[in-house]
Amino acid sequence: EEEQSQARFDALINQDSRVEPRDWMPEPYRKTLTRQVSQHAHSEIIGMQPEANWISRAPSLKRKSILMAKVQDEAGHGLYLYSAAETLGTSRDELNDQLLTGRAKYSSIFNYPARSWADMGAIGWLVDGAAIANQVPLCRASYGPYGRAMVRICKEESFHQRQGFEILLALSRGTAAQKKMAQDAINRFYEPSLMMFGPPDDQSPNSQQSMAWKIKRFSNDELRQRFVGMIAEQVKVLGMTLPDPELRFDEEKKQWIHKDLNWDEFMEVIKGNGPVNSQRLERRREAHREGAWVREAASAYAAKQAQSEVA
Ligand code: FAQ
Repeated sequence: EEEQSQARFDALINQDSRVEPRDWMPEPYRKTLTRQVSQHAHSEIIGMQPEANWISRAPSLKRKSILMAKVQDEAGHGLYLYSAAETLGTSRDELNDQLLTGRAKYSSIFNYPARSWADMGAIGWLVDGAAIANQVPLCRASYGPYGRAMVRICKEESFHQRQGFEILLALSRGTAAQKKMAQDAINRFYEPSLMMFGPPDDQSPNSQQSMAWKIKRFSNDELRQRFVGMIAEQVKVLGMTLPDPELRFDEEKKQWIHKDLNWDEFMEVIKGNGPVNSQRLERRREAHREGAWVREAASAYAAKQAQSEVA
């Protein structure tokens, strides 16, 4: 029985077909997907914070409503992804508990502070840009619910990236102080956004298996160098620079070469010791506590509805 199931699963993967929630799947496949999809969901939810902090300080009503819409999209992405993770058999409560108790990871990038209005531009352009480069191939992930969730999420991320670039473009055409603020934001977010793709391939314990299962379609380094090539061109439109004098296209290898990234810093950040890790988690716990009455009211209402159906 088990052998037949494994054979059916292998065939699905080989044919580039999709694994659905009710299909048999090997436990390590379920485990790695639950890990990746829930980390992704946590990232969307924690990722709301740096931008939400700027809603009240957006420089115009129009900028404020755009930023609010973006942060709401992120909440939506988080909820989709928790639902996709739940189809693998772990409850939303359990996943949430893993986040609040610090047992679960979320993207390193959200442990850096957003210091200026220009950071809203840099986050949109670089952070959402990196997210898209990483997530477009995930639309073809072998697990159906994850791949399908990615399709809509990528569409919304494209809008997010455009709005970030447009913030920087406006600043790049502004006063000397505005240009300086934009360049400073780019300088601070460049390296952390390249680290979003994960550790170098030779230090990435999960990549090989995840690629064999067709969850990941490209390696961390492949996606990173593809992304850096994109932003190397786009930064010229802004009339700004990337803080990477070593950045160049290698004609022989046909790939972009960037400077060495600070992987010690990355390891510290993902261990929980980044510049604002504790602030982000504390804020999330507080929001969860403050939302208790909503959960209580929703379950009281559901119980009442169930009663009246019986009656
Ligand atoms: N941060 O063996 P690998 C967004 C961990 S976009 C923290 O290479 P894998 C949109 C990794 O989990 C951000 N941890 O792992 C937005 C593993 O630890 P574990 C979210 C990281 O899974 C924009 C260990 O290091 N996007 O939210 C990071 O094969 C603006 C070894 O690494 C996704 O999550 C990192 N950067 O590859 C929202 C995309 N990198 O679990 C708001 C989906 C690695 O064994 C505002 N995820 N680690 O203890 C993926 O594509 C993959 O999981 C990778 C990592 C590529 C992130």
